[in-house]
Amino acid sequence: MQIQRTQVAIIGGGPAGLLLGQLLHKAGIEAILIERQSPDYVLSRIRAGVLEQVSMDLLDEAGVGARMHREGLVHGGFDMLFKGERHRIDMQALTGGQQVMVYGQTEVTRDLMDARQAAGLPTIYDAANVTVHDFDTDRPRVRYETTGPNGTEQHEIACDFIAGCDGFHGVCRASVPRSAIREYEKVYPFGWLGVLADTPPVHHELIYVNSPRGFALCSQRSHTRSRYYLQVPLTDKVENWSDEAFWDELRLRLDPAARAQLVTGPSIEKSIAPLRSFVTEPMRFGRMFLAGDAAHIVPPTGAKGLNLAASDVKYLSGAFIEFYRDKTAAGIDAYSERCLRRVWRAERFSWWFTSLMHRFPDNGEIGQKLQEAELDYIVHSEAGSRSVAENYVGLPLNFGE
Ligand code: RFL
Ligand code: PHB
Repeated sequence: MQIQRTQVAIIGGGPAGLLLGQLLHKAGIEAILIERQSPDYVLSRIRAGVLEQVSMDLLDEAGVGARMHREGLVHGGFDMLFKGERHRIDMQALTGGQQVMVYGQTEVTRDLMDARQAAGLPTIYDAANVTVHDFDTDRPRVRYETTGPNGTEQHEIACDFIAGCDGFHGVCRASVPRSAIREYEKVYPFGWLGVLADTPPVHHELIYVNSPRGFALCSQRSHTRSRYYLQVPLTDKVENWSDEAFWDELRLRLDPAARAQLVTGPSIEKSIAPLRSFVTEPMRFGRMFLAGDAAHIVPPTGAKGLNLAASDVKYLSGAFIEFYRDKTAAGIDAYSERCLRRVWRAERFSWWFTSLMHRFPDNGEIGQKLQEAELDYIVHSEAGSRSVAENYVGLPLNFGE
């Protein structure tokens, strides 16, 4: 058994773990990051595309924002399409100038991985059987296995804190005794079929579509790469969706102008993701803290998942910095409550936006009519539009305080 010692053991090398590592490094706090997959695997996951201002600021603070500012696309609004017509939500005008950044999660992850490597920070990829121990004491430990020339090697890390950034299927949340944790969950009766294609986007901003055939989303990664999603039944299999069938169905959900603009091409990625609302309370268990998807999941309709992971990490890095520099546990003690307040607001928005835009099998035609009436209200009422806009760009970190 090889034993190492560090201040913070970070489990998970997705955006939450990597960003936390970078912010701690900037503050002179030692951390070892343990990821169960390979770097290539981590980079192959196509996920989020939209960053709020809070997330952009944090990437700047971590010193990894340069490429995002060069290559990301700044958007000041998006379209809502229903009853065959498109209406623009002018986020910028409605929120006093706020905008979002369209920059893929893959790129955020790549920038963070490059910075971590350049700084020579300790990172273990392909770690097997990661387990967390004694987080209810002052001396937590993490164990994992690697495969070396002589077979399986056992490792242990002794640390002050464990940061559980290991996503929805991670080991950290699963290691908490059931009596110490409360979980709230809603699973939606459909999924999103996503396609990435090297074709110019159909529109310069995003289009969120409510159609009687189901939800669709036209997003993008650059001026030459598009990302589209279709609401599909959970029983659908991705292998049964040819590229042609995808483009045909997308066309049927668009308005005539968008249909005419749509450029199709071979998909470079295609997958089906289930939709879920999920929150864990609390987010701290002694000396182990959960951050990002490890603690909560939102349906992707409001583009909030990655942004929530970033704001958790902002609070957590601040709490660790206060602990080591100012010798106070105040930030650590407040962590769970501060995060959860923001988490529940984003959960509410994502659930509401999902409910407004998708076809629900049990709601029938009246469900469609009621959604159209609500959309009609939102796009024609300044109060309605502003409510959507201010949630979409992201509420300020100190909202309501
Ligand atoms: P991740 O990215 O899942 O990373 C967790 C990492 O932990 C590793 N891991 C372990 N490592 C060690 N030991 C173990 N036992 C481990 N178990 C797991 C995993 O391999 C992984 O590398 O979580 P993180 O860092 O919290 O980041 C969260 C985001 O990835 C997620 O919230 C977003 O992708 C959600 N999301 C979106 N968020 C947005 O803000 N804007 C969007 O536009 C947006 N669109 C989306 C999305 C998610 C989607 N899918 C597929 C779920 C669109 C989609 C389709
Ligand atoms: C994406 O581009 O992947 C994306 C954009 C907006 C969303 C969800 C996903 O609401």
